[in-house]
Amino acid sequence: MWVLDIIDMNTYKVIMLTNLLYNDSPLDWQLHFQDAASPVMEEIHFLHDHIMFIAPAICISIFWIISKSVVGRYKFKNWTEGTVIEIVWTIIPAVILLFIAFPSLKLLYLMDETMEPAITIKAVGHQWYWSYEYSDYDISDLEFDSYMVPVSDLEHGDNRLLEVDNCLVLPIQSHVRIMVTAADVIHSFAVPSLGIKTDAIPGRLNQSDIFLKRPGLFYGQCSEICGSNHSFMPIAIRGVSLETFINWIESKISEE
Ligand SMILES: [Cu+2]
Repeated sequence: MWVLDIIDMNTYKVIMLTNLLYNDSPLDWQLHFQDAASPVMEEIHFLHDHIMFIAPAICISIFWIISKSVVGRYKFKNWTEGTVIEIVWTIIPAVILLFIAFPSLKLLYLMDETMEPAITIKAVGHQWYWSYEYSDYDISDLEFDSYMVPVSDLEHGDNRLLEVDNCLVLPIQSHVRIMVTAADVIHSFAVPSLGIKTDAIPGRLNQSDIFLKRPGLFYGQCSEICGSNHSFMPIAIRGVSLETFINWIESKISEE
């Protein structure tokens, strides 16, 4: 495997271990999110849990009021009409909405923020593969294509329709700015465990911030119906230590 040539054995072991400990790719019958690997995704988890605490409480109390007023409609007359109850059922939902809106807006602005990036990567969507450009280095742009591994070439333990021949390698614990665009039609760069989903639009550069908290192999897919092979252009991001990243960049540059 190509990873073994470039990434030292210890990092490889850490990656294999985190793949067992963390859920960074879809599982059969999965109901919840993949594990967070970035602060933004952690915040998304918090917001989801916060809303999931409020939503069932609303459902249960509304169901209780409706069933009570249907079954004993004479006894519960003041639950269904009257000035007081109308004021109550207007004010309470408004307050609940505020409790949802504030954390939601806070998260929206947090996701929009681009911290001083250590490196900048460009991801370009094509029909039907991704190409990545590392343009921070003196040499002519370091650039490569990333194609899906066809099902017939998968090895035991690989994820179907998610493995790629060249993954995007990023350093952990560093702010990475990712510029997303497309060469032909609209694509979307989405990686669930990093909490990013950025549209790739021809002629436009959209930017997003990635901060990997831990090493691992994170999978994503194009999330905009972009043509017949839309389901066959996965994204794989390998988070490695800064040292390993520098070694990888050096080996890539010497290849050029
Ligand atoms: Cu696409």
